[in-house]
Amino acid sequence: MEAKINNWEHCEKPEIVVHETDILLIGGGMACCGAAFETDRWATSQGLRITMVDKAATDRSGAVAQGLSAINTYLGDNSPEDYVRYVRQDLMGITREDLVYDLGRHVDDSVHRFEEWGLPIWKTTEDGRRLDGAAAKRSEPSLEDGGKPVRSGRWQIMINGESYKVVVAEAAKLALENNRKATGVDQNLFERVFIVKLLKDENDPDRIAGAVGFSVREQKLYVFKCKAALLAAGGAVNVFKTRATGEGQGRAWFPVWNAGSTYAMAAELGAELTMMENRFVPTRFKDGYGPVGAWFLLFKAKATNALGEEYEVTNKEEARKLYGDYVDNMGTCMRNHLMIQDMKEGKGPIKIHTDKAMQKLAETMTPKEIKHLEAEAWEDFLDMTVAQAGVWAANNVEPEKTPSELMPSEPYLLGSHAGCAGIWVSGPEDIGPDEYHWGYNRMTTVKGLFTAGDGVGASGHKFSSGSHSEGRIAGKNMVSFLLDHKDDDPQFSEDHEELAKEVFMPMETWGKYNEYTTDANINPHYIRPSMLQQRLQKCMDDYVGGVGTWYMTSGTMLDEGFKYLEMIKEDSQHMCAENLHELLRAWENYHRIVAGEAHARHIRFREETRYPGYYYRGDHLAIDDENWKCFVNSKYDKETNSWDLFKRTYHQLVP
Ligand code: SFD
Ligand code: AMP
Repeated sequence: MEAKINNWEHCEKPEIVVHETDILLIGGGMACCGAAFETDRWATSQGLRITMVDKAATDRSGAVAQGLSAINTYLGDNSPEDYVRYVRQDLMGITREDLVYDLGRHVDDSVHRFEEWGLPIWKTTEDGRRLDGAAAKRSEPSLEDGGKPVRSGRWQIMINGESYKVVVAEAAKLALENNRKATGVDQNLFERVFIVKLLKDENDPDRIAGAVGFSVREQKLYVFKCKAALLAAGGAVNVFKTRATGEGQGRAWFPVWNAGSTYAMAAELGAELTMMENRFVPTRFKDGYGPVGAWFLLFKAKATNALGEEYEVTNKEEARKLYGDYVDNMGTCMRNHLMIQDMKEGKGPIKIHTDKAMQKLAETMTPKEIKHLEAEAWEDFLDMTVAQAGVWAANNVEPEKTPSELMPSEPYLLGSHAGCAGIWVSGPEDIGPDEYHWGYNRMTTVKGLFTAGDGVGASGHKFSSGSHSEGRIAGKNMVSFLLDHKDDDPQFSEDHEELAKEVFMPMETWGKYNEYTTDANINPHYIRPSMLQQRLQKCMDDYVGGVGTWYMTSGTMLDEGFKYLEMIKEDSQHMCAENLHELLRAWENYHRIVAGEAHARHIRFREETRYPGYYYRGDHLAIDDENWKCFVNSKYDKETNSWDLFKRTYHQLVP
């Protein structure tokens, strides 16, 4: 097909808004909110300007949009060394221990701030009773003052978290406003602005100079000039075909609005990625994608196959043949693996016995306490996954009477939960070998470009609190970077008019061709973003180990898949957009393609099955520590459209 050209003949030319800042925060989730809070403390007094750009409304944006029921990382009495051991074990032995340790020593302060800002945290009284956050506020000291949380697991604490994100966003917005007033700028929070790509310094291609995006509500192009940027736009969802179809389409566990922007924009700028082969396949309550943590850990529910067998016990020795001692660690992927074995053998449905667990807990409770327990069961989902409560209600499920089916979901790419895909960053200066530290903490291999949360690879299990904390670490280090580089004046060479043409191309395409056919969906001149998304999802599912193949792929399947991925990439130039919302869909897809390709290329390179239960290389089914106990990293060259993959050494730092 001929190349598409935008001459503004069929699309209204957008207003071009140019905004100059020192620190640019891309995203408005846990990590960027942490960064906004922290940078204000160090940057404002130095006269440095901070700007945050979120594709959505920050009060309810990102993974915590609906709220959460637990904070999954709170160390309390545990040491950072313990935390490293836990993360290492869950991520099958390979993790950047410097980054994990660093997070472990800082994360609790973020949780203390959340409580100070108003987040209700469950507490345990002196005599061992459990209090809701609101009741606890009246009688118990704060965590910082020695209050005892309600631990669901060793690392997790329970919260009443429906408004978690609103609380965290408020603190971030107050910090931004403080900075805005002090520096005298008109605006420094841009909501509903989607960043499409990053811009490099014309004199130093390894340095960030800005970013470009558009408003999803008004015909406006935004060009941001900056001296340092934090790219923390979450993980990647909807890259793979979802289990949810038809009336359930759009439901996923992780936030559908995070589309791999972090990985794609970093890769396109030339930042080194790490462990992009990793993915997260969460076991979830079937169809509503309700998380299982509170059920397994707090309510102590057990899951079995249809024969009443516990797959974690019955399938363990068979798994040992391929995965050796790794089965004893029982990390998240291994638990999946043992469950999937039963499912493949037709021993499903796998059910979690919420009924038995609640009945057991109720044995020693008063009727009032039992009612409260039932409310907690519903609240777990009403706080963070409302659709699951809907699925329960629609299917007449009363959790205290009826067990629920479990299902492993479609794969997500992320670096903050039980996964470690992401960008290769410099670690703290006091821990770790020189090869893990080349600059400022959490700076990528591109000068001035930092990341946090889902963006930082090779260090998972940060969750909401850790992502906030990591944003703070990155934020503080961005300020150091700026103070050390006061004379830098990065400039990008891209012309604003040309950027506008590129970003709004899909709208011009729509305007030019949509009347060519009677059904605007079927048109030889363009592809609608929803169709391209389905094509990508099918390709990833068929060839890169999605739900359709029980997560199985191989070298030959991947090689076949790359041919289709290449064509999808080509065709992405022909996406159309009827309106700004569809323009958003088009660029989200573009980011998904780049992130998905990175994932596939990394899986192709790592010739072993490091994460059984997340994905399998059929041609290399075992774990191969001798050759692959290392990081797999990559660099993408956009000019030549080529990927360079290589190994980096894993150093164990904590015994
Ligand atoms: O139950 C652009 N998470 C849980 N964490 C916990 O601590 N406890 C839990 O209970 C957790 N569980 C859970 C969790 C997530 C979800 C969805 C559910 C349940 C249902 C994980 C955490 O939420 C997660 O680790 C952090 O939020 C990650 O933080 P961060 O900052 O890396 O990502 P984000 O918060 O999603 O924010 C991303 C932001 O980027 C914006 N954005 N902005 C501009 N331009 C673009 N191109 C952009 N693309 C994205 C987004 O709008 C957003 O603001 S449980 O399962 O275990
Ligand atoms: P989830 O709700 O599955 O996202 O998990 C929340 C937290 O509970 C994470 O820290 C998980 O690692 C942990 N978790 C979930 N299920 C189990 C389980 N069966 N055993 C141990 N930990 C679990």
